[in-house]
Amino acid sequence: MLTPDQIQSYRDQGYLGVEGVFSAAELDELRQVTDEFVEKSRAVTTNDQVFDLEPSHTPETPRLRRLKDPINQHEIYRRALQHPKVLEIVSQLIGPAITSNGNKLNLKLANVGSPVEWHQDWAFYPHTNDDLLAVGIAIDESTLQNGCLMVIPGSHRGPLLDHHQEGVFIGAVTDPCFQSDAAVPITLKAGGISIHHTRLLHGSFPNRSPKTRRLLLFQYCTADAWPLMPNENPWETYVATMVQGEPLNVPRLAPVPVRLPLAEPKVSGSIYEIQRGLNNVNFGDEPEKM
Ligand SMILES: O=C(O)CCC(=O)C(=O)O
Repeated sequence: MLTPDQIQSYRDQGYLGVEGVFSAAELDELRQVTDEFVEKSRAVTTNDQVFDLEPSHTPETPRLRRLKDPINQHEIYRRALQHPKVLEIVSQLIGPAITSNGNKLNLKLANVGSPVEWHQDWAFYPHTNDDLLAVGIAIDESTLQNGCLMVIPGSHRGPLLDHHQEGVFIGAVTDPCFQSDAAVPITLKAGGISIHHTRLLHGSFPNRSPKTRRLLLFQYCTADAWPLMPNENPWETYVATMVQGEPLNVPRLAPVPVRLPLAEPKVSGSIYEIQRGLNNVNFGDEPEKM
C-alpha cells in the first residue's frame, strides 16, 4: 500500500521505487524459472518470438538479453503480473480497472548486459489517455553499476520527444536539444519494484559489473485507455489483457501529446533491435563517464 506522500511523489516526479514487495520465496521461484529459460536459449541461434539474444550469445555461453512475453511462457511470471501487492499499488495510481498491454524480462548479464537508450514508452504505444505505467520487479539487486533504470524526474509532464530518425521510428529520443543532466537512478534491492509513468524519459547503462541485473517489466493501463495504434482484433485483445475489473467500451479522451510510431521501424523486434541503427548513442559508456 502506498502512502499519500508516495502517491504525490509519483504524480510530481513520474516514478517510484518501492522495496520489499516480493518475498524471498517468490524471488527464488522467479530466479529458478529464469535460469531454465537461459538454459533453453542455448538451443537458439537467432532472435525469435520468445528469445532476444546478446550479440555475443553462443550455445556454450548463453547470453539471453530478453525473454519476450514471459507471462505466456510460464505460470510463475503470470502470477507475478497478478501479484496482489503489485495490483494494490497500481490501483492506487491508475484506478481499479486495469489491462496489461505488454510484458518482458530484461536480463542484463554480468559484464555484457546491453544498454537501453533514452525513450518514453508512450512513443511506442500512445493511448486515448496516459494513465499507463510500467512496473519493474527487481529479481536481483539493481544498482548504478549493474545498469539500473535511469529516469528524468518530472519529464512525464513535459512534451513527447521525437523518437524518429530520417522519418522512421527508431525507439529512442533523437531530439538534438535533449539533455540527460537531471537523470537519477532507481536503485532497488531484490524484491523491490520500480514504477514509471508511460511518458517518463528513461533508459539504462550497460552492465559492466560482475553482478547480473534481471528486471521483469509489466505494463499496466487504466481500462478506459484505448490504443491509438489499432490491434487486429481490438475487443478480443482488450478483454484478453484485462488484469482486474470489468471491460468497458467507452474510452476516456485526454489532451495528451501524440506522435505515432510511424513510419514503421526498418527492423521489427525488441527495443534493442529497433534502437540498433540509432546515431546519437547516450548510454555507450559506464556511469562514471556520465
Ligand atoms: O531494462 C532496462 O533497463 C530498461 C527497460 C526499458 O525501458 C524497456 O525495455 O523499454
